[in-house]
Amino acid sequence: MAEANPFFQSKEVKEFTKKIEQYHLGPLWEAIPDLMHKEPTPEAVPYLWKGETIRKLLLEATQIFTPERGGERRAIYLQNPGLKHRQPWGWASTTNTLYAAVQLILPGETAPSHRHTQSAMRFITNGKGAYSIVQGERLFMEEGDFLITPGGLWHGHSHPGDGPMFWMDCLDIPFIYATGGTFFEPYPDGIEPPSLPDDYSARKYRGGMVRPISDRKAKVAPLGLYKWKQTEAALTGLSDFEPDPYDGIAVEYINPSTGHTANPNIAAWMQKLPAGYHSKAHRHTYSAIYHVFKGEGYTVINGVRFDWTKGDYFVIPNWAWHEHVNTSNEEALLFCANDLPIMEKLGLQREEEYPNNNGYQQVVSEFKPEVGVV
Ligand code: GTQ
Repeated sequence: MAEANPFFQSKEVKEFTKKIEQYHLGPLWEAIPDLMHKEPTPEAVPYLWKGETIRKLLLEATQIFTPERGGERRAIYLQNPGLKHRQPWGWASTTNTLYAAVQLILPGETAPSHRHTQSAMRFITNGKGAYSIVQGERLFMEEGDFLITPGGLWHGHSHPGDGPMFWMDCLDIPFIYATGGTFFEPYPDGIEPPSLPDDYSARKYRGGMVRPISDRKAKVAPLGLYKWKQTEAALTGLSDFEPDPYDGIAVEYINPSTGHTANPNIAAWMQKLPAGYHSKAHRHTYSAIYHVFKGEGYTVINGVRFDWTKGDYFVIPNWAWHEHVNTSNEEALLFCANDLPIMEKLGLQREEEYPNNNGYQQVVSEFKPEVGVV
């Protein structure tokens, strides 16, 4: 962009730029075309990771990583290929603001407690019997459950049950890094001991639409664990309502005391795409990371077709045109984590319907990962 203008190529301008660089100064006229473009041009690119590849690599990682040896967690993150060159901001970034990973814990393992300024959410994709302990409350997890650990709360994980357990993590690591607000602290002594009854918050909110009156003024989300049965019931209740034109039948995880998103910087929802559903295309300034919880189909992102089946992950960067299609005779379920709350709070949220071709994109190519399934 800047190069295209002959003004920047002139000897006089180049020499002046060099001269002021010695003083750690820069000319705005060179920076502005790249930094302040007409509309978002994220360096993050659309991408899809096969669930089977991640699963196999995580199982392989059990041979080299144990919580005793490596501390912390056995998680493999989704690195956006377009952000990789930015070190360290962009490192471990799935979108400009969000990090996502898949974590595996084996029976008998314990990931020690820690706390940090980043907020986290987990979506349980396989297995059951492990728990996360969040601020003294053990939350026992099973497939389809959604959990939050808002910034600043102690959290650790342990697996007293049977069989491997996999889940998706999503944190606002790149966003918090960019703000300079990163704090991290290990728990002084392994995993935090329980100080509340097990599954306390999930049981407190079993009623769904009624809340304990003591939670009227709760500051952080009073609910740590959102059980799959309740999410499923909510989706079933909406079955004969008109689906959203872009996202199917979708329900959002909320803070039951405030009605806001469950996590302050990360929104999350579950989308049911009825059999044969084909959404219209749109784009928005928020970025989204998807996990295919059930079914098969494809998503067209900026004209490229990304085929998905159960277990896969894909990313829709900011301002990318996209539409979802369920190609099967059964419903598909897509879990979505996104940075809508960040964009809304900063006054940056915008959305547009695809203007051409009745709202559907032309498919120009199909996505293929550079390396096949392991
Ligand atoms: O399980 O607490 O993927 O702190 C990244 C940071 C998981 C966790 C991640 C974390 C965790």
